[in-house]
Amino acid sequence: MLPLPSRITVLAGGVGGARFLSAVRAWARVHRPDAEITAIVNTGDDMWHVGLRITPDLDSIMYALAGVNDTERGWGRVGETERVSAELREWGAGWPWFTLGDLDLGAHIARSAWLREGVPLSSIVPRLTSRWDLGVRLLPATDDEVETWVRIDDPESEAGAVERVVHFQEWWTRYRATVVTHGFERRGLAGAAPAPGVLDAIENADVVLLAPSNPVVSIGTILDIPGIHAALQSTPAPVVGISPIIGGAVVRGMADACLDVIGVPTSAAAVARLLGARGMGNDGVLDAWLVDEVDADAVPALEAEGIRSAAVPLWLRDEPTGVQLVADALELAGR
Ligand code: FO1
Repeated sequence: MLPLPSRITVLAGGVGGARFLSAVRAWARVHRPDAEITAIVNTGDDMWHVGLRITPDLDSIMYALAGVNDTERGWGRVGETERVSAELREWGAGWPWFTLGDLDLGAHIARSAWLREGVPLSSIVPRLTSRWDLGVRLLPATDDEVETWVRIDDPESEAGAVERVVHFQEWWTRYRATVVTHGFERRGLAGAAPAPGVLDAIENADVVLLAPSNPVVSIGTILDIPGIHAALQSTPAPVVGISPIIGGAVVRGMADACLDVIGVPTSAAAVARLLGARGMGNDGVLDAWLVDEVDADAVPALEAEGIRSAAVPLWLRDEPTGVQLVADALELAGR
C-alpha cells in the first residue's frame, strides 16, 4: 500500500462531484488531516444569463462543501427566496424555466462584477469560497469561456424536424434532455487553456480521482480542455475513476441521456472504456475503475483491457460509506 496520499486531485462536475468531494474531505479528516485536496471543476455548463455569469458546477460544489446547499434540489442555496426571479419573469427577462434565487444572485452579481473588472475566474473562485473553510481548493478547469451547446430538433417548431442549437442549460432545465438530440458542441474549446494550477494539480498529485460525475459533459469536457488529457496521460500519480453508472442506471442527473447522444451504452464498463485505459501505450486516462457490486461481472474484462477494477458499494448514502468508498479508491490506486 502506498503511503497515504497527501495531494489528492479530483476531477468533478456538479451534484455528483459535490457529494464525492464531501466524501474525500471526510476521508482526509479521518486518515490524512494534512492532505491537500484540489477539485478541478467543469465549467462547460456555464453561461451568461440576464447579464450575469452563471457557473453551476462550481457553485453546486461550493455550496455543498459549505453546507449551505439546497439538498432537495441539488443546486442553489438552502433557505432560498425567489423575489428577483419573479420580477424577472414579470419583465420578461431571462428564462421562466430557469430560476435564480435571491441568495444565489449575490454570488452571480459579485462574480460578474469582478469578471467585468478583468479578474479571471480562477481568481474569483477563491474570493467566493474564502467565505467558508471548505477544506478543498476549487479550480475551474479553464478561465476561458467553454460552453456546452446541444443540437436538437426544435420541439416548438410545427413543421417537423427543424434543428436548433440550445445551451446545455436549456436542454437540461427546459427540456430535461427529452427532445430529439443530435450532438454536443463545446463552444470555445479549441482556444481554451487549463486554468492556472490545473496542470500542476494533476502532474504533482499523489493520486488523481475522477468523481462519479457526468462522463460526457462534465468529466469529458474537463478532459477535452487542451492539455488536460495529456497531463492525465503523463502524470506519475495513479488515476482512478468511480463509475457514475450503477446497474445500468445513472445515480442522478442525465448522464444516460448524454451517453445515448454519443452512442455509448449506459453501463459502468462502457463508461470505463469511454475514458479508456492509460497504461501500455493506450490513449485513455484510467489506471483503475471502481464499479458497484451489482456490476462485479464487468471486472474481469476491464482487467484484461488494462483497467484495474474492483466492485465495491458505490452508493454515497452517508459519511461513513463515503469515507469507505474513498478508501476503496485509494486502495485500488495503491495496487
Ligand atoms: N436546474 C434546474 O433543473 N432548474 C433550474 O431552474 C436551475 C437553476 C439553476 C440556477 C443556478 C445554478 O447554478 C444551477 C441551476 N440549476 C437548475 C441546476 C443546473 O442546471 C445543474 O446544476 C447543472 O448545470 C447540470 O449539471
